Amino acid sequence: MAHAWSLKSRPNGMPMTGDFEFIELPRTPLAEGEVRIANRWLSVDPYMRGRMNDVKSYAPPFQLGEAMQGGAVGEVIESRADGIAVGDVVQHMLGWRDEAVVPAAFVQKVPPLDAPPQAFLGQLGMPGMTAYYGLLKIAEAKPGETVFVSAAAGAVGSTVVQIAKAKGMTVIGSAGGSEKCGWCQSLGADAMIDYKEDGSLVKKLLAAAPQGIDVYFDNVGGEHLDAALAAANLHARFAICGMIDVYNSSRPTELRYLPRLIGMRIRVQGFLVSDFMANAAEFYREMGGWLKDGKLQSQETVFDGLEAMPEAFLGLFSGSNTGKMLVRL
Ligand code: NAP
Ligand code: FER
Repeated sequence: MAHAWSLKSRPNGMPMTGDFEFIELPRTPLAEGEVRIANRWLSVDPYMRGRMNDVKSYAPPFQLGEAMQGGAVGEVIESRADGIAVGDVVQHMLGWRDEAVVPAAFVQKVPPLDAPPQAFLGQLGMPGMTAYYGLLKIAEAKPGETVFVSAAAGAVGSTVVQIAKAKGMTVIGSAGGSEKCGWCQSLGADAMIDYKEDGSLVKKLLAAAPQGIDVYFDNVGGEHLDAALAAANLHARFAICGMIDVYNSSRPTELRYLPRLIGMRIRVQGFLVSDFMANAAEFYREMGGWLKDGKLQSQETVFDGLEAMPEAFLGLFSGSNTGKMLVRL
């Protein structure tokens, strides 16, 4: 038997461990073109919260009682597909389980970069690609500009900090707590805001960026977005990547500084990493170069065992991760 997590009930607000159910999956024989993968690393990501709601969105809702899905890296243990052999290390989207049967078309061998396999779920995978294309293609951040990034000590944010520094930008980050802020500074952030400390975020950002900000990379939404509007320079660009502050909330966001969009001619653009999958080669080339030159650091927060999956997921919303949150099997 294989094992998986399914959604038992749709959360209202912050999910609870009781919303998840551990289920058994029968071990079916492989059809032609399929592979069986022993998952070694499972990803938990904030967007999975959206898939727990029964609403039409860019990713379909998880079905109650069925195994959930998500990024995973594992080892092929049985293959009926040309070009994929037993022992290959692959990434795919049937996570939240220990063993997966996947058609070969939905499986990719991990790219030939000198990095551990779980890096392809973090900085060298979906979150890293989000940072790269969001900063450079959506916000069109340029050397010499000032970039503000929220959730700066997370998987996406810590990569934004480092790409921005590698490209010669000034970086202001925000994160919860002095340890996370210290880590971001060690990555090159020029100034950090501990948003959990008392005081107005607007005041803190204006003090950290007296020259104003040219780019805001939004991972948080809410008050962070309002503070970025308050500090935005003429022709600032906002890459709206995520709004984790509101994923579990139904209260409206108050944006007192929204009218600054007009006078400052601010451009605000949301994006999905999937819009850039066809350009992945460019990402791997440039990230591969920085990796070789020792310009990329990363941290992982690792939970052990499939049982820990809901706890790891919930930890994203209380900030219990520094860098990429992962589950190791
Ligand atoms: P992450 O940043 O590694 O983990 C989430 C972090 O968010 C936590 O560690 C926590 O750090 C912070 N956080 C949680 N609740 C918060 C709140 N109420 N206010 C402020 N900070 C809060 O996660 P990630 O995978 O890198 O994702 C970061 C963002 O990017 C998310 O919004 C996600 O949805 C988005 N994203 C978007 C795309 C896309 O295609 N658009 C793709 C990937 C990710 P602190 O301790 O600092 O609070
Ligand atoms: C994707 C598009 C977006 C995807 C993840 C996201 C796993 C994440 C979005 C978010 O966190 O808001 O294709 O694939």
